[in-house]
Amino acid sequence: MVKKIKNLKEYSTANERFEGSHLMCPGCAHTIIVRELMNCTDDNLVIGCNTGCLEVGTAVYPYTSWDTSWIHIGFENAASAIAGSEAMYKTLKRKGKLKDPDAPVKFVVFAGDGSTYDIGFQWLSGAVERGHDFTYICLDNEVYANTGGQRSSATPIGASTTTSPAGRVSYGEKQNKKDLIAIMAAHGAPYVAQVAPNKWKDMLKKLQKSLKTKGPVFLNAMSPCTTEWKFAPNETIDISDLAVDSLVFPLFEIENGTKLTINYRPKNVIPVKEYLAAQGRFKHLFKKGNEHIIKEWQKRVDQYWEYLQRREEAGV
Ligand SMILES: Cc1ncc(C[n+]2csc(CCOP(=O)(O)OP(=O)(O)O)c2C)c(N)n1
Ligand code: SF4
Ligand SMILES: [Mg+2]
Repeated sequence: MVKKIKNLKEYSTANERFEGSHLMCPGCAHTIIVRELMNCTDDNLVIGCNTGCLEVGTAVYPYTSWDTSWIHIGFENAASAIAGSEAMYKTLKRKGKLKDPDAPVKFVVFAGDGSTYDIGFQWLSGAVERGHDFTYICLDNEVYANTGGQRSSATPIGASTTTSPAGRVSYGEKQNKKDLIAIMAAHGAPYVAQVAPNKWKDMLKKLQKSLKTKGPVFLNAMSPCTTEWKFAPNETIDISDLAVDSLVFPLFEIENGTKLTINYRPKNVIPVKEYLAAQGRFKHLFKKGNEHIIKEWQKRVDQYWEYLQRREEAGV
């Protein structure tokens, strides 16, 4: 059952099923997003987690932060592990082998962008296409953080990473970020959406809606990474504000592959360069000769916002 939550205070003092004393960096947004999911429901949860910062930092044997059923699985196949668990649960239920067959159980994956956009993509695609009943949450910090900050296909153009370093001959990452949310919507999944940790009410609504939805759900959660994006640990929410208010990370949802709704329209849209200037990974873009990348960023963000509005208006 979803919990009725009135305000942030009540929310932040809710019973914890995700314990502190883990080894995540101070200011890491992964933990904000995980806590929000685990505090938004009283249902039993089966959580699949593949290798990445979240798994490595919260489950150091013999300790764990997870007061739920929790599966650690290889980097590439979190989606298959949760799909298999859900299929097994349905079979046990059908055969009358569950002690409490009426207890609600939800199946959830937390996985990084490296595993979701790149290495585990075909398994995610298959699980969604087969229609398993689960919620997949991509913790999108736009980099392979746990192994030292290599670029992934979620890394945006111009970011300096260890495998796309900026320097005398390069402005950093050359590719534009993959539009994974559109790809997941194109699977016809009943619900896909973008969430960000600064917009906690929007995120709460979407998490609760996801858990209520029958069938596969994909959420792309912006997860600012203090270490790889290079900002101070107390600036996580400020950086998220800059991302959603500059429309670099627009908040929207798509139902049944078609119906697109924009969930947040900033009153004052701020220039993309303010978002870029707040992070060390983009600092070289402000050097002479790299101005065109900032211009290109702004153009792409404007075009994508127009595209979202057109889709919303057209209802497809
Ligand atoms: C098949 C496989 N390839 C590579 C690795 C090494 N590896 C472990 S964690 C990781 C990076 C994870 O990046 P991401 O999924 O974005 O999660 P983050 O740590 O950024 O949250 C890599 C490359 C692995 N464990 N298994
Ligand atoms: S490196 Fe980034 S994603 Fe990993 S724990 Fe630290 S802040 Fe979180
Ligand atoms: Mg990552």
